[in-house]
Amino acid sequence: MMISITPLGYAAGAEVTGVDFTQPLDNSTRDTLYSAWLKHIVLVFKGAEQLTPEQHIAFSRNFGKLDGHESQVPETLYPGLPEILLITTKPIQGKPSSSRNAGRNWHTDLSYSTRPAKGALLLCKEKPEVGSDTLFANHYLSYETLSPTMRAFLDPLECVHDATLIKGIEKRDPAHVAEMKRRNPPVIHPLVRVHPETGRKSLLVNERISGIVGLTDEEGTMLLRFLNQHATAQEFIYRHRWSVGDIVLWDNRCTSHIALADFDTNQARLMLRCSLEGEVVSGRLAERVEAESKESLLQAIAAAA
Ligand SMILES: O=C(O)CCC(=O)C(=O)O
Ligand SMILES: [Fe+2]
Repeated sequence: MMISITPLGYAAGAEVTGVDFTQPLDNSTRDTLYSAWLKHIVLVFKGAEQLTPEQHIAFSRNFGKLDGHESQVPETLYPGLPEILLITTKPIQGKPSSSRNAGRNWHTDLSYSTRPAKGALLLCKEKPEVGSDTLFANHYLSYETLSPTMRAFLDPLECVHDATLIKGIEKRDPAHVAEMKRRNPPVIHPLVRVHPETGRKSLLVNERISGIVGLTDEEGTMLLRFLNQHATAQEFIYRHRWSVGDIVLWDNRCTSHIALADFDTNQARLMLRCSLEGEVVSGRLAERVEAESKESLLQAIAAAA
């Protein structure tokens, strides 16, 4: 069967048909899909409801090295297959799932670590009757549409990313949250990053950033508010309305995303995710600087740089 790739949105998104998930991809098909991914940023594959977890893993490996999910709570991993993460409203081992409210603010996967993810392949197994769409923002476009003066100002800046700003983290199991904080102290990343494969610049901004290095708290807060608002403007968004059997593959190196909570959380939503490991360590720990307040932390990091 012939592969076809149909754009779904101007900012991002294309639907791919004609892929046989049960067989390894030949090189030319793999190259076609990989190039389409870099171009369209988000690829949607339909009709994968019969995919076995092993096939999901094998298919995902076409796009990069898989993350073993060491940073995640073990209960949220597929039994016996740590390459698959369960994002679900369904209880796990009789307890509320700690991934039931994952992705509720705009974020870039693992930007609170020194090695943000390359991307992910999310497969919808069960979904609520209505709602629970996932939105993706194209951050090449948000960078490229800024004025040259603003871009020149932003280019050398760095931000502090903080896992404690994950929305709803306080509703998760306290032991898990403590462990998450211990493993993920604040990290610093460039505000403008260069995509390792396309060479294009994009904004690394999202709602899990506590401040901009060298700016006062007030300056950083104002600028981040503007940048987040700009980066998530409707023109830059692809909105995915899920059907069971969809696989959505996104490039985490030039995007952010959000999983909307507009659904009945008593209904089952079950997503299986393979995550692509980031190719490079692009961040550094911010913890080497001692400071009482956030503002003095930001100033001290700038002074130490
Ligand atoms: O559940 C979703 O739709 C996406 C959740 C999320 O942020 C992720 O899988 O990285
Ligand atoms: Fe995410």
